[in-house]
Amino acid sequence: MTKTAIITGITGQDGGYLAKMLLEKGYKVIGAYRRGATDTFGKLKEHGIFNQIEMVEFELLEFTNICRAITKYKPDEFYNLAAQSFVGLSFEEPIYTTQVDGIGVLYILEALRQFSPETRFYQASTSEMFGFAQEVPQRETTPFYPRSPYGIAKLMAHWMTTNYRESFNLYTCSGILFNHESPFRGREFVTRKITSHFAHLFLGQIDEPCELGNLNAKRDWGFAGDYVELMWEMLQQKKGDTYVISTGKTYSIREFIFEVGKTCGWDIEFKGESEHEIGVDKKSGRILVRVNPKLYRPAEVEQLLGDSSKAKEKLGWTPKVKFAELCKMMIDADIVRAEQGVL
Ligand code: NAP
Ligand code: G4F
Repeated sequence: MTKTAIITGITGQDGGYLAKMLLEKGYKVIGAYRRGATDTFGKLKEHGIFNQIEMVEFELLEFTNICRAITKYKPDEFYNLAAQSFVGLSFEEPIYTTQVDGIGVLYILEALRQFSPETRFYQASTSEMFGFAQEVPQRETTPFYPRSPYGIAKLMAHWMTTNYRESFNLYTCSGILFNHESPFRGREFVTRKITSHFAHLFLGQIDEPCELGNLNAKRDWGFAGDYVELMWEMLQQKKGDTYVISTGKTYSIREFIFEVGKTCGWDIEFKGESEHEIGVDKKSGRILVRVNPKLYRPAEVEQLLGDSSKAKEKLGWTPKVKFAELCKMMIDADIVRAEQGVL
């Protein structure tokens, strides 16, 4: 029998990859989106799947609307990918972020409990919950120490997800995913900010260096297309659980810049310190990166590194795309877009 899945955050990076994968598995996919003044379906159209998804209006802050969607479809699986997902913005909009990323998830859980307790639920949790990491590498048992309103709101949602499993016997899963990127990453995030800027620099469409904040931060970066498979796997087990999903390797922002620069034919070296630091192409002397201290965060997560042993053992997880391949995939895609004038 055809299974039905609701995906919230369908217009985001992960929403597109997950929808594509579920459609390939024969699912009926319901895309939960919020109405905007402008078209937000660009990623789904680029994936070539927009016409295969049934869309339903969905706003995380509107409990009645969540109840209607769940009552109407009573889905086999519900993937909650919707969130105010930008850590930097969460310092400027802490209340909104907490309402959407924390309370919004509680609305969904409560609606499932009331109207569709058989539905299997996936919550998009995050390595940001580890924040000021209390252990290296981070695993399911590592104590949490979030460093942003975003991380704190997501931690509330994580515990609610766990609590509804333990209290009401719902099948719920929390996927603690480390950073995952792709050519569909939002341009506000550092990887895509760099690749989109470098594509324009490479083609000579702009001259100004890319302004960035803290270059020391290190992240465990994987490929979004790999990670959505694990979201699905988590919902196919005997019971719900929490899993860390990561590559087990960590790289600094500088290393990301250097790797992306290689595809553009640049050999980038870094000169100067703190707010005076610049990234320069050794051969031409061209300045490609400049630090702007206005982009520093009030509290920073300096390093994330995950241990996915549990997912490996129970879900058979091994990441396919490696760091260098991911960097190349992202810059190549942005150069093509910039050439076509669609970046
Ligand atoms: P994304 O590209 O920023 O997408 C976020 C999605 O949430 C968009 O579809 C957005 O819709 C929707 N949304 C935001 N606020 C909403 C609201 N109030 N009501 C309904 N929908 C709303 O995020 P992503 O990278 O795909 O990540 C997916 C999920 O995984 C997020 O929950 C994120 O916090 C979490 N996560 C991501 C990573 C990562 O590295 N990517 C790692 C760990 C966890 P609009 O298009 O209308 O804005
Ligand atoms: O790319 P970022 O904005 O991602 P961040 O903060 O790690 O959050 C992402 O990953 C989380 C998983 O750990 C998700 F839960 C979350 O939704 C999101 O997808 O920043 C990465 C690092 C930070 O340390 C930041 O300070 O890059 C540093 N950075 C330096 N310059 C910058 C910039 N980040 C951004 N966005 N823009 C800059 O100019």
